[in-house]
Amino acid sequence: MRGAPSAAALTALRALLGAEGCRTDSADVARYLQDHRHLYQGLTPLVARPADVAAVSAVLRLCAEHRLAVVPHGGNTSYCGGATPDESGTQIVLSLERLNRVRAVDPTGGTLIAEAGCTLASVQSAAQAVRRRFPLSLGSEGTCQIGGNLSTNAGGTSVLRFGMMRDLVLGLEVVLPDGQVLDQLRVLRKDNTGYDLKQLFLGAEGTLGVITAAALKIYSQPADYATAMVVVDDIGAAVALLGRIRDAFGDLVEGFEYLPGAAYQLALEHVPGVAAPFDATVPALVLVELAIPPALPELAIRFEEFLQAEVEAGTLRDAALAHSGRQREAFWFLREHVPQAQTRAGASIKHDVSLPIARLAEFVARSTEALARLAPGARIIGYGHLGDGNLHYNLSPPPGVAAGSAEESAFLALKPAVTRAVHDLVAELGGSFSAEHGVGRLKVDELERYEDPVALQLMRRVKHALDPEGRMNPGKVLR
Ligand code: 2HG
Ligand code: ZN
Repeated sequence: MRGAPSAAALTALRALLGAEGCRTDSADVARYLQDHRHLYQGLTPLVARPADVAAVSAVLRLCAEHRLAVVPHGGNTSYCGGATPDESGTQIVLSLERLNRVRAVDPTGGTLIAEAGCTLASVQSAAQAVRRRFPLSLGSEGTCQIGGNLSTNAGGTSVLRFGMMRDLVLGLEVVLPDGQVLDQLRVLRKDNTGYDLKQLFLGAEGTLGVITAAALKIYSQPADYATAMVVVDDIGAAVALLGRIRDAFGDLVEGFEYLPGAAYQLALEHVPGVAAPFDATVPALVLVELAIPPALPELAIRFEEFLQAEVEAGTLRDAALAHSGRQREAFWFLREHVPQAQTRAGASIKHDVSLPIARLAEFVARSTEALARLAPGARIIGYGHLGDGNLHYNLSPPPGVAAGSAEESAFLALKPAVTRAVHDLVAELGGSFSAEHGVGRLKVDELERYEDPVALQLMRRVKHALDPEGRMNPGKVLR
């Protein structure tokens, strides 16, 4: 049985970690106790802040000895409460923030070894410093940490070209629940030596062990980008455009982000300084980006010609090409600030779904109809990474509903029914209720409901084999 840590256990942890290595005062621990979306408010007797892998191992050994539950914690940007301790006040928070070194970079081999507490932005900078790039790209990249990106198998805006975090990993260093260090920190592109154990920890949200470092793939830098914002009729037209762009430009398409008119309007209304390339009444937009390789500078011209031909043929309503780095940034600023705009517009009901791309239009049509019945007047802000089949299918209350009002509460009370309708349809169409944000604490019930029972049983067996006492991030992913 797990229980509240004894005074002896806490004293031992303090002695092990020293003053810099732990936090216990309520003012100091507060920032580790509330998740990014303010869904959960936890408690902890101690935040451990080890500075290297040996210290992480010693902490986990000590926690094993005293049978303490451990909640790994990175940049605290989870959308599902994955890094927040529960309300019992018994769980130790293990922050990786002091493991923030880039241990090695090899531009020729195309590899970089980073510790878990490095921010994503610092890993991108380390790659840039040797004229390479680490392609994972997220709105929260200045804050989120590599350990969290690995543990949640993060996605973002360049997945259609480079894959999710899992696809960018060559090796891992992991501390197991009993404190043993699993050293799989290899930089090999070929390594067929039995089971690929690192895959177990990628996307496991800290429920099987603690990732302390990773060997990552880095890529050559493009000479430039060709970036455009285009106006389309609807999501079906956007999907058709993706097909034509791929026919013309192949894998050089790196970004393909869809914004329905309602998302564009929210950004214009709530984010100061947001660019307005088109009238606020456009039905839908796509942000398209191609990477221009150094040897193909004329590609930018080809892209412009392609867009012109599309507009002339009437397959696109309009197109605006970024003519400078600043304009490109302005387009991305608009896209990246949609979540903030929606938060500023008040309460929302969020979903992070993925579908086979061929079924996206059907999903939007059928869910729009169902939601008009379930939540009349609510605004569907279904935007995101269309190139990956991933929509953030979020609802905002009808326009004019004030924060804290009875109407807002009535809207939020619809969440269970709305989410059931959305996730049921996603399941029917062969999609996923958790595309890139993970399961955390928020979607444990959904995993039980929608996952194949054989897969669920295997997950439980893996969990039991690695963490038989259920001490690693309890209550996350699996019950
Ligand atoms: C994005 O793509 C993020 O902007 C956030 O994944 C999505 O707020 C959301 O629902
Ligand atoms: Zn996203």
